[in-house]
Amino acid sequence: MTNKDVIRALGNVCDLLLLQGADEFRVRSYQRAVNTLRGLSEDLNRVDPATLPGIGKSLAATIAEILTTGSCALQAQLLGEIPAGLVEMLQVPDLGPKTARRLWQELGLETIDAVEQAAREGRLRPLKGFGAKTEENLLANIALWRAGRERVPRIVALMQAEPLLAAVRAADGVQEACLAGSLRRGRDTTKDLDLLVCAEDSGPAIAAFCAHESVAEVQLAGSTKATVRLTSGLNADLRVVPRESWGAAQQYFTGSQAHNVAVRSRARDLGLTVNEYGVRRLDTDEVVAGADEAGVYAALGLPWIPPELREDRGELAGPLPDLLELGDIRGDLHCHTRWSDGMATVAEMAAAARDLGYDYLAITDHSKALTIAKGLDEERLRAQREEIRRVQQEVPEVHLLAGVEVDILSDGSLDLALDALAELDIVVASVHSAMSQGREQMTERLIRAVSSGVVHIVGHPSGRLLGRREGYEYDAEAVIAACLAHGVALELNSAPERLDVDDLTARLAVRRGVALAVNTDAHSTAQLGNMHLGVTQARRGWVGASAVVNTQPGAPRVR
Ligand code: DGT
Ligand code: CA
Ligand code: CA
Ligand code: ZN
Repeated sequence: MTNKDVIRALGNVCDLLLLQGADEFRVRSYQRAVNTLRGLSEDLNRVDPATLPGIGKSLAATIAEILTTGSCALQAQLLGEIPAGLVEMLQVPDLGPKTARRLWQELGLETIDAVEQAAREGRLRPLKGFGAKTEENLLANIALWRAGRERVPRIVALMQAEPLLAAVRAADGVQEACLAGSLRRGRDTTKDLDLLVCAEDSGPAIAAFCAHESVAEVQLAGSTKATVRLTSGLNADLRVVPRESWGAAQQYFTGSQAHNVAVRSRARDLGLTVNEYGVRRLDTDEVVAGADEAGVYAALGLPWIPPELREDRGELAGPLPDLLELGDIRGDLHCHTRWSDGMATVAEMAAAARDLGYDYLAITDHSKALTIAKGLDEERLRAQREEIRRVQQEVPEVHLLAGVEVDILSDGSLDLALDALAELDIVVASVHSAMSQGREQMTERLIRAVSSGVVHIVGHPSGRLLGRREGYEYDAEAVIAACLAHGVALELNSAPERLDVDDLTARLAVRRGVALAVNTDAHSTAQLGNMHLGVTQARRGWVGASAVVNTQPGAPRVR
């Protein structure tokens, strides 16, 4: 435990006492202690707190308790007595414990949601000192708190990170720049953006970062790092390191934290120590690596580990798989056209696939149950196949596969006649309705579809929508076993808001011998370009090209 930990705990006790409406003298004694500790330069572990000005016997005992146990009984007791929603309110910028207490005592508001609702309805104004403007500020701060708390989908983070990265890369004296953190590891969602720059003089990069048009507020701008809040509400961190530490910093700031813990423990076993500056020998302090990332891993007797694998999921033990790459993808087996809810024609989608250099593209519009998407019945499906044949003449470079994305109805039956489905080149089967079914029912439903004998691919298997909807529960092991038995592939849907199946399920499927289809589910020609998102996620699932059906050249054998 450090001075900072003690200050944080005591500061929190102050807030909790204020929330509870505790005696003013008591609150003030804690505030005084916090101030004293803030100004203290010695390590608290080496001084007797009772000798410090303004710290009495009981406070000294509390400090000792925090230092030795890492926790504080008074803090725990207060947390038990005060409504949790009220404690959470303290996280809203500019909403202090005194105001939170008044909202609670005078208006009966115990949660951020309730405060937000009341502010929207102008119900805070009866409070002394509250007006329309105060309500407005409070609402803005609650929105900020929400944005800062939530993880955003990878694509949202990438769209904000890339312009920032370009700006720092263009700054004077910048030798290299890259993304770090969860973005570099390709995680499906991101909490904040991490950027890393290699430069001898950090000034220009930090200035360019802080002055970027997407920055709302500079929270910290030091000599080697900066933190900003973007207008979107996301935070971004920048680190600038000199050449000799570039590789070590890349390794450190890419994480994950769990991976780094494993790396450091391995280093210790080898008599080495690793930090963001380099790898050193513990006995002589000699620096043995640091300038390049592969060298850092090599010093630990490891191959360079692709960032997508750095989650402490067995990557140090190896062996590492030969991971899927975007260039391995030969076609896309799930897209929509104007026949259902897509924005482009069959011809436009085919031409876009040709421009991507694909060997094949499957046209898979929705089936009739999805009325809002103008889903096709058997008759329109046959009519569409005629159009696909015609377009095939015009775009001979891309083999067009006639397919469908058929709804898996609530009982697991399919939305189109089996004989009509059997005539198609590709049948993707997906759940779009009755998603509140329980785990068992959903599992049976999926297995029934998988066992139909006409399905090639289970589309977006979990139904999740990032930031909007958790996937439905289903027994992935059981569905994967059924896929194996029936030669059905699982989709890794690359739509930015889906990324479904997730990395762990992808890994499980491939371990069990079930193939994946990495598809875009494009509803426009541009969306065919989302394939890289699915490929990155597949890599996080340790997936190699041979486990992916649409890496096969020519027309793929899906089953
Ligand atoms: P996120 O932001 O939640 O999507 O995930 P990350 O991994 O980007 O997490 P972040 O931004 O807190 O930190 C970026 C990397 O920097 C992290 O993966 C490892 C390294 N790092 C940052 N702070 C610490 C720390 O306090 N301890 C350790 N061991 N590593 C840290
Ligand atoms: Ca991050
Ligand atoms: Ca960060
Ligand atoms: Zn779908």
